Amino acid sequence: MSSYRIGTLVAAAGSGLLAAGAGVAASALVAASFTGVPSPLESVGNAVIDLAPAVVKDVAVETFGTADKAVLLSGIYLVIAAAAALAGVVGLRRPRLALWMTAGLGALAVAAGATDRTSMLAGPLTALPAVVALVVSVLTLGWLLAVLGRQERTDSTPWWEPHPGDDVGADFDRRRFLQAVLVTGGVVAAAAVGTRLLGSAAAVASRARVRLPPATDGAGVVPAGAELDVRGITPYLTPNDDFYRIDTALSPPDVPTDTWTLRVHGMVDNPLTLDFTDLLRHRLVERRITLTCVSNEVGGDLIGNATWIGVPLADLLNEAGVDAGADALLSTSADGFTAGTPLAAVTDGRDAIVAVGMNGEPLPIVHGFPARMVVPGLYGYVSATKWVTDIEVTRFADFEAYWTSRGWAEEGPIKTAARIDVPAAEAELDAGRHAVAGVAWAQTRGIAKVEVRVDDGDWADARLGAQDGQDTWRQWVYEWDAAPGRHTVQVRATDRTGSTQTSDQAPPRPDGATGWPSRTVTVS
Ligand SMILES: Nc1nc2c(c(=O)[nH]1)N[C@H]1C(S)=C(S)[C@@H](COP(=O)(O)O)O[C@H]1N2
Ligand SMILES: [Mo]
Repeated sequence: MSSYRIGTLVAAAGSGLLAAGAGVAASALVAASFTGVPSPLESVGNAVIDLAPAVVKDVAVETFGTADKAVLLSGIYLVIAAAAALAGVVGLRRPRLALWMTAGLGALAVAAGATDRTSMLAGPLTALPAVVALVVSVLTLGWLLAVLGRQERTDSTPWWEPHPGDDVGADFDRRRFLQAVLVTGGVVAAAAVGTRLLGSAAAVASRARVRLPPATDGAGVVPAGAELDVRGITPYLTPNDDFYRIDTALSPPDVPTDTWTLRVHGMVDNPLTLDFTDLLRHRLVERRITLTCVSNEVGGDLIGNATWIGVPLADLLNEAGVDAGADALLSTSADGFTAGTPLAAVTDGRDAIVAVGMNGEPLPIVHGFPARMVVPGLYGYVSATKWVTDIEVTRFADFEAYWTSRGWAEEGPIKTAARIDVPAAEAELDAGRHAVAGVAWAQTRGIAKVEVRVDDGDWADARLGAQDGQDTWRQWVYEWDAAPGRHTVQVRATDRTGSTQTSDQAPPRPDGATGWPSRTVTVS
C-alpha cells in the first residue's frame, strides 16, 4: 500500500478545515446580523445541552464548573475540525463523497438550528444561518478541491488507498491554491470580526440609552456593621462583574428594549402586554436580595447579593386580576428558558419583582437585560427568569418547566445554610488568633445564629454582621485561638424560625445540597 505525500495530506485536510471555517464564520455573521439569533455552532451546543442526559450535565458542571460551556464549545469545534479535515482527505479521491460528508455535517447544524428554542426567528427562517453554513462550506470545499485538481475516481479502490498520481503533483498550481487559501482565510477572518462587532450590539446600544427612574421606595443604606472587617470575607454586596451566572443557552439573547415586551396572561381577567416604557411607569421598588442557585454545593459560590430595582410582581398580577384556582406562574425568557414559580410566593407579601436594575445600573446583558424576575427565598431555577418576556398565570398540574422536566424539584425554597470563606482549605496557619468567617443565608426567614466548632468540640456562637433584611445573607465571624496541629472547623446556621442547617449530606439534585461545610487547616 502506498501512501499520500505529507504535502498532499496537508493541502487536502487544510481545504476541509478552511471550508468548514468559512461555513461556520459566514453563518455566525448571518446570525449576528439578526437580533436574538444564535449561530449554528451555538445551536448545536444548545441541542447538546438540551439532549444531554441529566447525569452527563451534572458531571460536566462538577468537573468544569462554570467553564462547562467553554469546554462544550471547544469539544464541538474539535469534532467539526476532525470531520472537516477527514472530508478534505476523502476529497483527494472522492470529491463527491467529501461534499456529501460536508453537507451531512451542515444538515446536523440545520436540524439544530431549526429546533433551537433560543432563536427569535420563527418558522423555516430559524434554520437560515445553518443553511448558510451548509451551502458555504460545500461550495468552498468544492472550489478548493477543484483548485487542487481533484477528480472523482470511479475505480473500486477505497479512498484511503492512494493510486499513483493521486498526490498533488508537478502539474499542481501551487500559486493558485495558495491564493485560494488566502482568500478563504481572509473571508473567515473578516466574518469573525464582523460577528464580534454585531454580537449583542442591539442590546448593548439599547442598555447604554436606558435611564432608570429613581425607585419610589428605596432600599435605604446598608446598616452599619452589616459588613464585617475581616480579610478574605465575601463582600456584603456582590459587584455585577463578580456575580455568578447560570445560563442554559451558550450566549445571552440580544434583547434591546424596543423589541422587548412582557405579556402577563393565562388565568387572568385582563391580560397585559407591557413594553419597557409601560413597565417603568409602574411603582419601582429597590431591594437588597440574595440570589442562590440550587446547584450550589455545600460551601459553593453560586450565590450573590445585589441591590435590585424593579416593579413588584404582585402589582402586575393585581392589574391583570388573577383567577381563583391558579397556583403557579410559568415565566419564559427570550431564549426559551422557563421557570415555574408558586403563585403564593409572589403574593404573600415578599418582595418578588420584575427587576430592571442591578446595583445601580440597568441589568447587565448577562443578568437578563432588559428585565428579569427576582423572587426572594426561591432558588433561581424556579423564579429568577432572565430576559423575561412572558408570565403565564397557570397551574403546576398543567406544565413542566425547563429544570423540572430534567429531574429537579417542582418547588425550590432556599435552604438555610452557611459557608466558610476564611481560612482557606488546607491553609497553613501560625498558632494564635484567626478569624473563621463567612456568610449565611435563609432568604425570607433571616439568619438568627451561626455556630462554629473545631474538631467535633462544642458549638460556639459566631458574631453576626448587623441584620439588613430577611432576604439577604449575613456575614459572620468567629475568633479562633488556634493551637498547633491539624484541625477541622465546621459551621452551621440557624434561621429565625429556629430551624438549623442539617448535617445530613445531600447533593444539589433535586432540591438543593445540604450538610455542614468544613475546612481542614494545619497550625504550627
Ligand atoms: N433565561 C434564563 N434565565 C435564568 C436561567 C437561565 O439559564 N436562562 N438560569 C436560572 C438559574 S438556574 C439561576 S440560579 C439564576 C442565575 O441568575 P444569574 O445568572 O443572574 O446569577 O437565573 C435563572 N434564570
Ligand atoms: Mo440555578
